[in-house]
Amino acid sequence: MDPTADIPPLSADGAPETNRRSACGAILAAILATAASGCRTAATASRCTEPVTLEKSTTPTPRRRPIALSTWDHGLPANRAALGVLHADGSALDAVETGCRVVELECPDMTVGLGSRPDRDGRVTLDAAIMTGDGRAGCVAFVQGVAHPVSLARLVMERTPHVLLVGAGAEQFARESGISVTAPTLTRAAEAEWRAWLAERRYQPTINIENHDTISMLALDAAGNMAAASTTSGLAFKMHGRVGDSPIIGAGIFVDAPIGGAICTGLGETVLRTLGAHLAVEAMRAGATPQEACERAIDRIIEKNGDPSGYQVGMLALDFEGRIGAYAVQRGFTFAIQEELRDAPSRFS
Ligand code: SD4
Repeated sequence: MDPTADIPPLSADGAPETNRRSACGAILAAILATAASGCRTAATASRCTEPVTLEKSTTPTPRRRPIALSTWDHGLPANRAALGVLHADGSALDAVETGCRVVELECPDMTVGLGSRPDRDGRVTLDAAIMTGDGRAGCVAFVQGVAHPVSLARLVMERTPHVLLVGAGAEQFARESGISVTAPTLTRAAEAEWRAWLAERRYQPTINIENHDTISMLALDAAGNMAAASTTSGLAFKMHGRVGDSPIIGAGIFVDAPIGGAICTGLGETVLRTLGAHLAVEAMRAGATPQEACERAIDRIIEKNGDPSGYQVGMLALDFEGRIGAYAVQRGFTFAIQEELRDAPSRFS
């Protein structure tokens, strides 16, 4: 099947058949996950004491089919949670935050959240961003001890006049917002890998082509609003202080209504040099389909970064008509559309 072929079939009311069976469970799971993990860790004080409410759009546009699109295999649980929000008439913004929080809490690949592999100094430092189609954006980079950087990024967007907070300043803002900032620690598995890496100390900032799993998400809600988010620990054993593309607007994520949105995963330096997500959205503005936009952006990334044999970049795009695009430098980039996992086409096999 064409990896970018139409999204899975709809039932009469517009909910995908696969989602109908699990919608109630997914809604409940998403709400419970948000409520439970929020109270334990990253939600604001008011969110902990108030019932979880899902932001609703007031725009009187016709209802349309909600869409969730995410990177890698863990895009599936992220999409399930996001679709739970969207099918309960929640906003795209709530959906991408909720989906990313699922992976921040549990990421077996150790590439998202506090359980991630550390930098070369043994510190887990996290990056995240969130953006809406009307141009609002919030990002955090190089933060430590924050369980849900995506929610902190959303607070930067909603409660500050800024777009990006980094390091100690972002952690201070978290504490001031009622989000707990825990002492640096490593999971047993992450520490074992770090110690094994220390034995060689080979600093080679390339990314394993098959196994690097930032979660980046795009969602379109029933009211026609689009949002994007990304959250990651970046490269394993990176230099202390290194920040990738994920928390940079225009690089890791970009959304612009009424054109569409794009999200990236892969070796951040290559995407930073080209502002990959922005490239794809601007290609759509010039008339490209989301698929053509992803292909053009990936080609440009390859053109600007030289020999592509040592890195991977995966890109996803979504327009306001609900069309999707997916493309990668190398084979092996999986993505989730609704509750279906697909393989993206790639420039090289
Ligand atoms: C980074 N782009 O920090 C991220 C890593 C990534 O899948 O996407 N991994 O460079």
